[in-house]
Amino acid sequence: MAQIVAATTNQKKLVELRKLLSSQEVEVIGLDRYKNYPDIEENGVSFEENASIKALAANRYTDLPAFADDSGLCVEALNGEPGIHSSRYAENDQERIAKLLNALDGQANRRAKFVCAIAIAFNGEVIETFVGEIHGVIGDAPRGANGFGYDPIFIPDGYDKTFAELPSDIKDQISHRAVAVKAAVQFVEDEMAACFNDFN
Ligand code: ITT
Repeated sequence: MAQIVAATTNQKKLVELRKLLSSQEVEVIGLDRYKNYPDIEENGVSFEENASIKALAANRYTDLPAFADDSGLCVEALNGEPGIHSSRYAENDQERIAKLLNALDGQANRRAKFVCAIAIAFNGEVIETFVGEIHGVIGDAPRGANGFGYDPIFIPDGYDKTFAELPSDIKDQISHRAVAVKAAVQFVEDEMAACFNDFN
């Protein structure tokens, strides 16, 4: 079976990525396979740039085709923040959520979107990037235990539950990550299937 490296250190993200790719004829290898994998500085100014940095580093390190996900929550009333800084916004999920709710205290506009960029790197080059978004609102307090990150405070449009309350199958159908992965899979099927098969 063809192999591809998922360049993420976030185990919950990896679980979602593996599920989204489960119908594909591909083995998704995690970075945990590479014990001395270096820390990669995400110094890009966009989700696409950071996904590209991570995918390229993994492709160069492993010599296997690689892809990376850079994602985050963009809040309208905070001029798009935390955005690409979502993971660095505070020390852990609980503190990130508390800080965000605090920043929105008294704010009537609670519109937000999750964004996910997926970059694919192959033979030392970034081949393509894909972006998925899902729009919704920030709830008043955290609810639910599924998912990860900001899921307990994000209510997608068309639902009255947070991503952390909804079953994971629903999130996997509609999320920013699902949209970006779907576009990436379509591209690989259309344009790259031969390269992947030759390579592996
Ligand atoms: P890698 O860079 O190693 O993949 P990371 O967690 O640091 O791991 P990012 O730099 O892409 O990943 O930061 C994404 C952050 O955005 C993540 O840590 C969450 O806080 C948030 N996030 C992204 N997707 C999310 C989702 O589906 N649900 C909830 N929060 C999400």
